[in-house]
Amino acid sequence: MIASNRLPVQVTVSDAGAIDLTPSAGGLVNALRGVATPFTWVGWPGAVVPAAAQAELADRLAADRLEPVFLEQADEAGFYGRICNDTIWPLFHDFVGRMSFTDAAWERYVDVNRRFAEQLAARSAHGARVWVHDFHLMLVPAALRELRPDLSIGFFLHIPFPSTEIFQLLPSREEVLLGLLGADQVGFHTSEYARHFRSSCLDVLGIDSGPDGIGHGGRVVGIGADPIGIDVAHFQDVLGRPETAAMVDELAARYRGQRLVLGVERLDYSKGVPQKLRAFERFLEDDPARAETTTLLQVLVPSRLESADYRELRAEIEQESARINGRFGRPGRTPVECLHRSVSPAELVALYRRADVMAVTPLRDGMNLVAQEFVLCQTAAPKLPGRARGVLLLSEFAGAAQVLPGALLVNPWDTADLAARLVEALELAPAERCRRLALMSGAVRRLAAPRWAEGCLDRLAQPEPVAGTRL
Ligand code: ADQ
Repeated sequence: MIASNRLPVQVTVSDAGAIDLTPSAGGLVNALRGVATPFTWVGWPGAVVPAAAQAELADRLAADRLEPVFLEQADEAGFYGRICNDTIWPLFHDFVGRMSFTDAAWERYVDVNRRFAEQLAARSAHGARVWVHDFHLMLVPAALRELRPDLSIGFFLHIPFPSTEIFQLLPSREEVLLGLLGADQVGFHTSEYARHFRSSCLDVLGIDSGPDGIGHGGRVVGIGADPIGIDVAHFQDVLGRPETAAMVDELAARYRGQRLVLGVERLDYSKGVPQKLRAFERFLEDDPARAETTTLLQVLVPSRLESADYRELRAEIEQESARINGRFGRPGRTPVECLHRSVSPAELVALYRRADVMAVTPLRDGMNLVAQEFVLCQTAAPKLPGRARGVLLLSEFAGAAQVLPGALLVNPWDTADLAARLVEALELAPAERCRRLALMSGAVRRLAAPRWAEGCLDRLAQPEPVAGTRL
């Protein structure tokens, strides 16, 4: 059984009650593709479904082994809108000042987690393996264990686990740790996050950890560092498509004679886009002639636009880009281009291929799959033009920095250094680019996603806790 906040489908229900299902992609969907063991996926279908339509929807989803958890608008507002987005996401990404917390919203979080646990308990076969994902469902392991002690329960956190000083600010810190300790195995992207979790268990609960894990309730909870990978086969497939080749040609013509610096992220303050723009401005200030030869293309997938904070962030990015273009551009030449939309797989892959520098500069990021996707698209498909030309500029605060040894590491808060690293990246000799990409390509292939999932699931099948991959 897999449990995550969202099912890998987007359900819409029309006013007349007609149900529409569209498959949705995402890191976890890609990571689970290719897992040999068949599984049932439990999660929210992405819309409030009227009671009259719930049975029909459940039947339709059951055909794909998907199991909906039906939530009301008020559940979503408190659980997802408040606790997930306004409490855990900012705190776990070290944005202490952005965190807010109310008891009423926390009660919704507790209630939704309990309902997920009840549904998993009702649907899981005796002794089944249940793998629970991410910060939305941190109370599920303990709630589920109470209902079904026979199950083998795993948990994976896709975002960072903050240092204990920051984690302790969470009013419900004990409940979160006890919730997670209900699992048999708790997985993180890096050993740093695993270490933070162990320290928090000691500081908040007084529970020390041994070499095998954390002793709790007569069991030992295994703690693992299991960095997630990407779906290599999917990207190789897209690289081989004719529409990708056409897009590669189109980009070659559009950016002829230009150095292309690329950014690709979901709109979020953790991704550090305003800081990246400031560094690019410094880069142009240091030598305004660069505005003629270098373009920063920032692709941003719209996200959480129902929140005023995210609308403000988008406005800030637009204003900054316009200001830089006003300062350094001229008619027919805009050094900063921003695309506020999702791009097709072929377009994304062709952009990765064309980029001279991939600027992945989050202020904090659990892993960051974009960095791995860039490396793969630069190094695979030998027959496609533009191979091995790019450099990865990577924030030291992304989990990816722990697994991609050939990246140029930067502190995204240090504007001058980020600008200097950009110059260094653009001037790196071709042989050095190749050497760095080859190093990273090996790492990306070793981390490839089915292995990540299979590894975590195998450990869940062991009778005794097993430490995860050591980094
Ligand atoms: P995210 O915060 O969503 O994931 P990331 O790992 O970068 O961050 O994944 C984003 C995905 O969206 C990538 O696969 C990328 O290709 C895609 N994408 C981004 N911009 C796009 C665009 N404009 N058009 C189309 N696709 C686009 C969370 C955590 C991460 C962690 C993952 C997986 O925050 O730290 O790496 O889960 O565990």
